[in-house]
Amino acid sequence: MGELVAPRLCLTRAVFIAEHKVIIVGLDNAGKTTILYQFSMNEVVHTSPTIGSNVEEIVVNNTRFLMWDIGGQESLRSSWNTYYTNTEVTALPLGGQQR
Ligand SMILES: Nc1nc2c(ncn2[C@@H]2O[C@H](COP(=O)(O)OP(=O)(O)OP(=O)(O)O)[C@@H](O)[C@H]2O)c(=O)[nH]1
Ligand SMILES: [Mg+2]
Repeated sequence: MGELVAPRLCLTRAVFIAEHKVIIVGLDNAGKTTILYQFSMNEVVHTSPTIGSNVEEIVVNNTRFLMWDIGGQESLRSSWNTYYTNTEVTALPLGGQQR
């Protein structure tokens, strides 16, 4: 997990933009989807348990972050490893009630 790879570069409107893949992974109810939409919409949204994943693109200056929020329910955890390919940043939020 956490394999470090060189950022990909893409040519968009003659400007080089670095792309980074980020995954937010962890147990259900940890707040992953809340974090994703706090970043992308700058607001706290009402969420329901994620089935599969959500993905949002966030651009900061010339850097594009592709942020994947992966459902944390027990039945989904065996598929987490399918998201790890080319991941450069892994966020692992811990909910306050999790031990
Ligand atoms: N008190 C508190 N509640 C939070 C916080 N972040 C999220 N919540 C609440 O926790 C619940 C679950 O949040 P989600 O963001 O849906 O959790 P998740 O990790 O995406 O859960 P799964 O999709 O099931 O994996 C929601 O009711 C949120 O409003 C926080 O920082 N503090
Ligand atoms: Mg979720």
